[in-house]
Amino acid sequence: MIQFEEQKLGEQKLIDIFEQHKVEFLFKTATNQSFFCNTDHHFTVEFIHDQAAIHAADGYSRTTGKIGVGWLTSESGVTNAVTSLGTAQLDSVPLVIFIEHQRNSIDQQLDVDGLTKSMTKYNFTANSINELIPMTKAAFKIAQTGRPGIVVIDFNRQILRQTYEGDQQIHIDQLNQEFTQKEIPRHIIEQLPALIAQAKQPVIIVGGGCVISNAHHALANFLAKTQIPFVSTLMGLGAVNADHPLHLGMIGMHGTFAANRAVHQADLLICLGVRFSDRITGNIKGFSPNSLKVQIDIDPVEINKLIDVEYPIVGDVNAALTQLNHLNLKRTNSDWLKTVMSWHKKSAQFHKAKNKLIDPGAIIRLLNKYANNDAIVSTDVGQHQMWTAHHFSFQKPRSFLTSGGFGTMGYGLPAAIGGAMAKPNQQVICISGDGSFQMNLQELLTAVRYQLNIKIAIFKNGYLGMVRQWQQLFYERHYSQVQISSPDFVKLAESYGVIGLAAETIDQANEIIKKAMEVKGPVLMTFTIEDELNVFPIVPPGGNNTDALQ
Ligand SMILES: Cc1ncc(C[n+]2csc(CCOP(=O)(O)OP(=O)(O)O)c2C)c(N)n1
Ligand SMILES: [Mg+2]
Repeated sequence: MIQFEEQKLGEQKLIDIFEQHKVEFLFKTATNQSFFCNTDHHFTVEFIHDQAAIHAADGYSRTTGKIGVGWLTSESGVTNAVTSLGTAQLDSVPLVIFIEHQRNSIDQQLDVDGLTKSMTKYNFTANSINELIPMTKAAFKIAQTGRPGIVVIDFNRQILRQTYEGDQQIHIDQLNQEFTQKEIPRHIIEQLPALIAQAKQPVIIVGGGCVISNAHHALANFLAKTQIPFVSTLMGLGAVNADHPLHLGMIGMHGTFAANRAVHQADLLICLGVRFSDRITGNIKGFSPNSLKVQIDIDPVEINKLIDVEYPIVGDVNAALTQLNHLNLKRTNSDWLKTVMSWHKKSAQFHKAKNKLIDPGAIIRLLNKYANNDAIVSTDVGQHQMWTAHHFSFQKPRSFLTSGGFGTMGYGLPAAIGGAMAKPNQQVICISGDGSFQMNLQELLTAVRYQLNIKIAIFKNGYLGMVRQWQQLFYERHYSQVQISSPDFVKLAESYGVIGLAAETIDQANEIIKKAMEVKGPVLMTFTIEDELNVFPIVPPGGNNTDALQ
């Protein structure tokens, strides 16, 4: 040990840097034979599958706002994790990923740059420990400055055995000017109070950028001053308490009637950290056609990308709102507020669950209740994800872990594990579908190994439900490969050492959720729900948001 310190062996030097950056966990798989056997450290956490390890780093980062650090070795370890890189990058999650090659010869090595570059913010290749160390320092800065994203550092494991002699000069591309914080354009901010005062029908869109920039206080303050109604994107949920009196609910393909109608009729649209994905806008030409638009986003690439805006502000949402709050913000018109508030805020249901089967919304509300309205919630992708977005009452930012941009099935359990590692005393709930859960269920073992406080709720509809819903509504009910079989999840849980519970009625649901929340540690619950229940509203693909089927 002392010998390493004196010699500053590469691996020890790297650990020093991790400690300086207060890295709590290094997310990796147990199968990776990385160098750490030689060092005295306490922060590696081990998963079964590389994809899950990096999803967990992502879940940790979304929960805390800190950088998630992942470690991948061997060629197949990297290819296994590519989906997780894409998932995190598309949702602007800051991760630093170390990729350690085992092979010596270049022609045997995977082309990591070629494979990952379209899914990262920056790629480094280190040829010596004297490069790896300054690259690591730079990576921590790049991942979190400006729009957060992924930095990959690629190197051969041999360099960890080299002696570190001091930082070598490294080159960083200057095209990445976004790495530096931008000055907020004051002249535009100063025009906004008059715009806000004159607007008759203003609406705010709260996007994921509000969560990422920790804008919740500034945003609450801005809402209190202006009394402008607001809508949330999937990624923006939790930035403001979902029960806030000005909240009209989620906007977009599965948005509420109130949210979509208000945005459609708005004459001023204030867009905060929103990238206007097609799930938000519907048909772009029909999106909020009569509004003047203000867009605040840290990434200049997002401004005027899909939607033309009259007032572009490149900058951090929190910093911009804080500046704006210092100005004189007044509004008097309250007719608009009364009107939008009279519209439905909840997602409508075409039909309630038949017979005695449980309504999915009711399960989510029970989970919320027994977690005392204070949980970190992860989801997979599908109908259960949208029901969660509508029915869980998110109170705080960073309490909703879901794959927005990539829509990655298999994200839920590992992300919940990352969240539970970050907040061991917090209730963490993973809401999953019978299809999605099967994509990373091996990590039940990880939840047991670290005795994490995760309650898993699997919605059993026997279908890849969201795909079935599309086939029903938009392909004349021609069902193709959407019916699925599942293992007996309760027995499966028990075989991993996890408590397994099942409910088929609302009374049983009440009972098992109560019981599960009383246990500290992992519990898996299944809920049998009606097989052909749909998520409503839904905007038909290519339609305007006002064409939603209710
Ligand atoms: C890895 C991956 N493959 C395919 C899809 C497309 N997809 C979106 S939702 C969905 C069905 C999910 O089924 P399930 O997990 O049972 O959720 P449900 O919709 O039934 O609630 C599929 C296949 C995806 N999002 N991710
Ligand atoms: Mg399903």
